Amino acid sequence: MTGNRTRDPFWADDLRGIVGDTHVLTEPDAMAGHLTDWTGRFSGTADAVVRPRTTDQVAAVVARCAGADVAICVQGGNTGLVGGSVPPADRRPDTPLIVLSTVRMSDIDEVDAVGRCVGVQAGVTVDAIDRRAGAAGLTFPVDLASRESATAGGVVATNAGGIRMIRRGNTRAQVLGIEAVLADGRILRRWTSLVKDNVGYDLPGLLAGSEGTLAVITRVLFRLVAPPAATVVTVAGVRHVEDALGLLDAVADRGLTIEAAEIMTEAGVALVHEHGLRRPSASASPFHLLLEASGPGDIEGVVLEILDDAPVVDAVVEPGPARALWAVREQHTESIARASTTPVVKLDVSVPLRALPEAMAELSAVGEVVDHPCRPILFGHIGDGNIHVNLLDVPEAAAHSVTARVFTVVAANGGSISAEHGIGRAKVQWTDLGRSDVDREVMRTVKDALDPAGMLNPGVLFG
Ligand code: 2HG
Ligand code: ZN
Repeated sequence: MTGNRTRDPFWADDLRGIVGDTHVLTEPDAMAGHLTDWTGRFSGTADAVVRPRTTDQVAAVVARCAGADVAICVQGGNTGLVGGSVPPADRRPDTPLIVLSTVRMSDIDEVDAVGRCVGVQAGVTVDAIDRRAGAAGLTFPVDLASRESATAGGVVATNAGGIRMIRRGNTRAQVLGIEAVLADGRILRRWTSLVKDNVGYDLPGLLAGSEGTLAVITRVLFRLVAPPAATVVTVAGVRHVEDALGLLDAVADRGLTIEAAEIMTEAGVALVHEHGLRRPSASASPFHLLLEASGPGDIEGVVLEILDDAPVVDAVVEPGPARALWAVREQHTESIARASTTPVVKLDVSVPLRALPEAMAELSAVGEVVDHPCRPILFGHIGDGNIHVNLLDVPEAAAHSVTARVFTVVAANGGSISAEHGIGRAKVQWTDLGRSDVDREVMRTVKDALDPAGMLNPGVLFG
């Protein structure tokens, strides 16, 4: 801790006074893990990594930074995929910057079993929230493959979608209350389990999805729900995306509830298998639909009847949670990262369901129309029209042009360039594809009102 002290900026000692000596990191080795994102595509530099423990400490750190013109990059589990939680590579040399890590903010309140909610600090992981909810017979409606690292603050800041979105809505829909530190160090607190409370603007809703650009989220009051009594998980191999959508309709028509609906391609399933996971079924199919259903009565019997009449190549049906079936889907991200010879170009997009078959065909063909190596693997949350376009082996110099190609296809199909991962640093230059000039001006007005000096997550969401 002491090696670099003489070269430390004058404000670093003040921050040590607030959070404690050992929680202001300035040594390159100690900071390294906070400066690069999970994909390895985004890295930046910082003068210090600061790890507060309480909201009051965050408020004091932010106030001190505001007074010294120090920018702040907010970081939760650092599992984001658009570079939003690491500092910029090209920051202005005259603007010092700290990474504010919520890693020590890991308190969980007692579950309110009657109001069905729980208050947590920003650094608590999704998995920890769900375990605490589970002990009270409830479940956390947000779930995603990175559950053991992704944090409360992170999923709210990015308005994460995840695998339960189709059933429960996105993270914003789970936020009952919020506590956040504004750019000048004041603490904003809306904390009530009331589900009806219409006094003015929905500020918690505004902070959800703001990607750390409006305030530092320190605590969240989350809605919890009763888990389904029983679920059945099916992985069905199909030849066409239309067949997968048809199965979803059939399941809903028979009165079952769709808890999750995911799509994989043969290339993705084969890759995950190469990396050690059992295939869901022996037959190769162009697409594999993973469907989790709940409902009254004999869920499995109904699913089997539907499959009997459906154009499926092969299918496996298991009682939930069917972790081995889910693992095939959830291991995609890691297997793809291991298989690509270059940092993966990851594009999280959505299109209207009616356009999905055509859009998936066009996106799968992206590799054929570019003049450099590019191996697309598509997967994602089919029920939400949300496809994760992962492009492997793309040379760094070609990443921009292939991204533009994908976004052109998405825009032409009436889709969104960011379904659930946010804009971060990765997509800043493309926001005009999804929002009008006036819309972006209003967002800029909000940003300027809450963070006039542009000190919170500079370079994220806005150029
Ligand atoms: C998922 O759905 C995540 O598993 C990650 O959103 C998607 O790796 C990706 O592209
Ligand atoms: Zn996803």
